[in-house]
Amino acid sequence: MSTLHSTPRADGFYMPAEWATQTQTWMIWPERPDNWRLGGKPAQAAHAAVAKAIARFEPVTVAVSAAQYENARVRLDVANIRVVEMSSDDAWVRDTGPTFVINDSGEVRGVHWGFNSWGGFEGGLYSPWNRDEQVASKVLEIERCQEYRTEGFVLEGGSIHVDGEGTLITTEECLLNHNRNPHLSREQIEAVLREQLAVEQIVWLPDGLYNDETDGHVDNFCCYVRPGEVLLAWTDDPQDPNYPRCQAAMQVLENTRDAKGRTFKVHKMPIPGPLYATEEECAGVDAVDGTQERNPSVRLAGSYVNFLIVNGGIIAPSFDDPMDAQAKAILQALFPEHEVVMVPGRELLLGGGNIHCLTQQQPAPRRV
Ligand code: KQY
Repeated sequence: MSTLHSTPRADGFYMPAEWATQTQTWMIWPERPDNWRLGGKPAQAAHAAVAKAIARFEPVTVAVSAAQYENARVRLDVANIRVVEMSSDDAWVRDTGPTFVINDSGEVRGVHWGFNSWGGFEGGLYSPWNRDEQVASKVLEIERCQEYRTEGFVLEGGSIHVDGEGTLITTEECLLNHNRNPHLSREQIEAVLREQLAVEQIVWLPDGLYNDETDGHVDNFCCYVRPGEVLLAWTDDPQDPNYPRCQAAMQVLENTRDAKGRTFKVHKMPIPGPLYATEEECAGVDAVDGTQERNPSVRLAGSYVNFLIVNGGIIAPSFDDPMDAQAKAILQALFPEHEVVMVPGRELLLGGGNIHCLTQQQPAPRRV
């Protein structure tokens, strides 16, 4: 498929909200042993449970390496799940896959951002990442979608959320981090987002969740539930390192209007835990120089906000935590038209992210 040299905005395309009707969800099979413990086997079981939960609502495509192709097909032998061979460096398709954009004439295209493993050689999580860099193109080729390139502009899909009505939420901690686009100012970064996603207003939360190894992706901290309404990870405990982060985010949200001139209604989602990996869980991860080290003293960035909206469903992580039931009830109240399905998320969290980070929704074509 051809690479386009214009921008989505110039061509009449925009990024729809996650709740817009979807054709399918993309996932990538986890296997790298220096990120997933015990050769990835527990994570593969958790990942398959997520894929099967989504497949109740819509088709799922799982990309898998040649080495794991046979195994993944057996584990994912379910109607509605398609397995395709694709090399990658890890499983985080939210960040390595394309951001799909649509127009009002029934076309779907994709934005292929630059990817540097969440910070390149200044805090990035593994190296090399050249196969991850190719994931967006491969997905778009399979779907026969045309591709926009961002000319080296680095961005991960987990670092943005949009309402589909002109507003984007992100964090300064990530997008203004010197390890992403140090040559660009805030205004220049905003200009790229406006062109690539056709948004008008960018809401900058200062930080994401404490210890998030992505440098504070918004998708682990705050997300849209509908235009003008967000769900924010929350703690009332002043001793929790997340406390100042939550307060600062609330301060911004309470004092900002979106692209349509609305003030934000902010819903609070309790943070589970604090959660930590055990000695045994850490010992199961291969130690490789240059890869994120696992240590039981480091708090995990567990969050119920890291859920995926699919057609008619909400696929959210549970943590075997006392807060699980309350989190489910909050989500069900916020999404009365969706069925909330909780899937065990601890194994995914041990790898550094969760359900939203491991999925990429493909919006359905729309004709107005
Ligand atoms: O959370 C994400 N969006 C990606 C996390 C990558 C973790 C690699 N260890």
